Amino acid sequence: MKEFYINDDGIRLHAKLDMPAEVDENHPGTHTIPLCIVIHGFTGHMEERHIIAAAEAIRETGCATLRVEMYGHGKSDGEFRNHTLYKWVGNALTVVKYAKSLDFVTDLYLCGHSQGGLLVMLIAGMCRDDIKAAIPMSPAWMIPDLAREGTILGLTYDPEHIPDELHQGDLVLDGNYARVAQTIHVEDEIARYTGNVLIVQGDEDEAVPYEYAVKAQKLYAHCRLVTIPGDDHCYDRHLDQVTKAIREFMTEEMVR
Ligand code: FER
Repeated sequence: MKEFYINDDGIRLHAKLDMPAEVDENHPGTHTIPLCIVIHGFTGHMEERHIIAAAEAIRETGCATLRVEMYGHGKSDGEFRNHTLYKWVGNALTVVKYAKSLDFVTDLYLCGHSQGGLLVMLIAGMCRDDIKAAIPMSPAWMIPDLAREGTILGLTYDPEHIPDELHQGDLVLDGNYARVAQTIHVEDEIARYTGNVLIVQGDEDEAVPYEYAVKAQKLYAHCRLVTIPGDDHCYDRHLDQVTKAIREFMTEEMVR
């Protein structure tokens, strides 16, 4: 494992690069292998159980993983309250460029959970020439719709007059989070991406309506939806079914 920071124009993004077991990290030699970028969700980080499990499943298929923490999360720079989807998009574009610059990398894949899954959907559309396949896990792509209606994290506000700060329990977000989210149209980026997509989601997800997974599957040109019956947003009940779906999808991808 290599731990380091990727510099996004002065913002340091905390990253961990892990090689699959068969590649000796100290003597990588002439191995050229695919790499999958893995991104956590809103308030999340790279050491969460489901993020580690997803990355491990991907490595088991012979693909390296690059876990990166986005602005205001984990050990990356920036304050949580100041993060926006534009900042995350800028971060992720920098990470894709960094990944492309690595000598050992052949194909590039993207995986992300929840708000990180929404990010994967946006970046796959934006970087369609660079991303061979994408794995949005329980992607929170209702966030822009909800922001336009005046809801963030269950908190309601006047969508025509966004407050300077959004408070929900202990969480404080700058109003700019909502201003940015209102402008994002995920359908456009879904339409732009024609590579293979795997969506995994529990049908008892308490944070992201399961219907959004069904809708995304229909909108994508090539998308497999693996439903995890009875599971929640972070797969507390059936994480093994999630990793199985990821392993199967990536195994097929690796020989394509
Ligand atoms: C919301 C529901 C879910 C929201 C964010 C999420 C910011 C994201 C959850 C996650 O990334 O785990 O209303 O608003």
